Amino acid sequence: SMTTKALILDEKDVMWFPRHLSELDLIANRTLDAGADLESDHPGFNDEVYRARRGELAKVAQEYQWNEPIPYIDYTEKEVETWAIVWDRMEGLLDKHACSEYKKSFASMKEHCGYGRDSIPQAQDITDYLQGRTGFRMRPVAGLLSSRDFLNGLAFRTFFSTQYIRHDSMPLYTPEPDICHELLGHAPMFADQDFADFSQEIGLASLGASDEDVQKLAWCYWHSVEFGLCKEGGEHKAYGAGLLSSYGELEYACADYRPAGGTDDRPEIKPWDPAVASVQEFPITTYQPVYFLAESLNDAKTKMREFCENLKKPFLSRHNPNTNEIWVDRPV
Ligand code: HBI
Ligand code: FE
Repeated sequence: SMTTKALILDEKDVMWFPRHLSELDLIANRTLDAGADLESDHPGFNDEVYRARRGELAKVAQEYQWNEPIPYIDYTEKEVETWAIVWDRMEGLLDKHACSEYKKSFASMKEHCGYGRDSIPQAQDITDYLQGRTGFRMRPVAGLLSSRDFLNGLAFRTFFSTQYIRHDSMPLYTPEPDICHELLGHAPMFADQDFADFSQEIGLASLGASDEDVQKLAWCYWHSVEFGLCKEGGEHKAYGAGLLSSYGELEYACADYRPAGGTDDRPEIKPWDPAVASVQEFPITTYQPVYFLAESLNDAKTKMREFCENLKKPFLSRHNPNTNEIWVDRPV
């Protein structure tokens, strides 16, 4: 019958996806670039020492296996200096514009997992911290992954995280995720239960999803996990990592900021709605023209879950945190 045929077709259409945490080893090395091949306009392009260091850290990520402790990186004085410059610029601003969940975790991480201006926190210490709170973990990655591979990790409450730092010639700029973005922007948010669940929701929906739906999920991710705002009192606070790790854009998105020259160039704020966010285009090299504002992190999660439940998928998936396996409701 038609129904049977549709089911069989659906079954064949489901592409491979990781079913156990160990299988993230298979996708971690499918980086879009080699992780250390810099573009000619990268600030570190002409710096041989920097390029060699990037190669070294890419190797650490490539050799990492899921059941090992994450190797400690012995950061150089220069690297720690860059970290301190970013830290000093961000700390006061985060106090003003970060959401309360972020500030709570950030304060706690200073006490419990090595957060501070004078040394770069280590991914394993952050994982130990997050495991005791929300069960999230960091996992080293050499560079950018495809949206599908990157989001699949979130289904396992796993965040693919780079370990290199931006080039010291431009401490407030990076053309790609780096340790400042991962640790100042993302990591503290994963200590919040609602945010952790929210992120995993996107991850579970991405498992075996169509390319079209993966793009929708990636765009939702962009407008929330990277650039999301939430209400707090009468104010707009940041929970997105792209804002929490960017000195200029955090002010631009949250403060009553007016650019010099008197033009009234303010971003548009739309209410958080995954159906809208999933098709909202965005620039990747300039400040965002549109931000999405959630009522709260819990509201962000509830609406995301609703959206994911309505995506057309031929099976349901859940993550079992005790076995680190994905359970599906029928054979795929
Ligand atoms: N890969 N390593 C890595 N880090 C990211 O933050 C990242 C990625 N791939 C895609 C991506 N982010 C997002 O832009 C969405 O496509 C999910
Ligand atoms: Fe990011």
